[in-house]
Amino acid sequence: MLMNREQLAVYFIAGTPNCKQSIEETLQAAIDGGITMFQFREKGKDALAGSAKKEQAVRLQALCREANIPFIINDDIELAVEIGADGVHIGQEDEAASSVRGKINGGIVGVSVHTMDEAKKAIADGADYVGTGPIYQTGTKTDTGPVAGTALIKTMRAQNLTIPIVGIGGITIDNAAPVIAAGADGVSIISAISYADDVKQAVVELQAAVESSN
Ligand code: TZP
Repeated sequence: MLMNREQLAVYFIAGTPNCKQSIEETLQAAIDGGITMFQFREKGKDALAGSAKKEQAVRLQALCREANIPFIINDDIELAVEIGADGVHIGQEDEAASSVRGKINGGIVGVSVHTMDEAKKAIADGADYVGTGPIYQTGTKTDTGPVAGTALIKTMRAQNLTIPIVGIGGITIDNAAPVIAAGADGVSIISAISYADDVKQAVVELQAAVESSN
């Protein structure tokens, strides 16, 4: 595995439909602010596909490489293999982490989980980290389950699951601290970074919020 849990601290996720400026400008500003990991999640209305998606991925991968930040691709295992991404993030509807691990040649495998059973299965399947949410109300993803708060994070830690955990969904500078206090290693965020008036400054403040709750 190529990651350590500190790399989850401020985990920025975005696709082209999530950005006010170009996704390259947005990602570069987020990198300048100090994000620790990036996931390319090209989904929804106006999302790129095919070669346009691949070319976009390659450009973003170059920015991450330059900054030494893991470049993760959401769901699209084929693309991740093709361009040599640092890892993939998969949901419950995708193939098992164990099968993905075999394909991506030592890369990072992240899995979204919503229950203890899903978390235990992800661990048994060899996931490097789990993401859980939505912690808070989010307008970014419409097909989520109910708002979950931090209960599952607390239960995972109470039951001695040591896997790196990242929270997702509606996380902002103002509400990031309880996610870390519950036992998460980091926060994964789309809109509070991608739509911030000052992307770099938002990341600096998120970093500070995460650090102060550690
Ligand atoms: N999975 C659960 S909530 C969510 C995803 C991808 C959206 C997170 O976006 P935001 O804007 O940080 O709430």
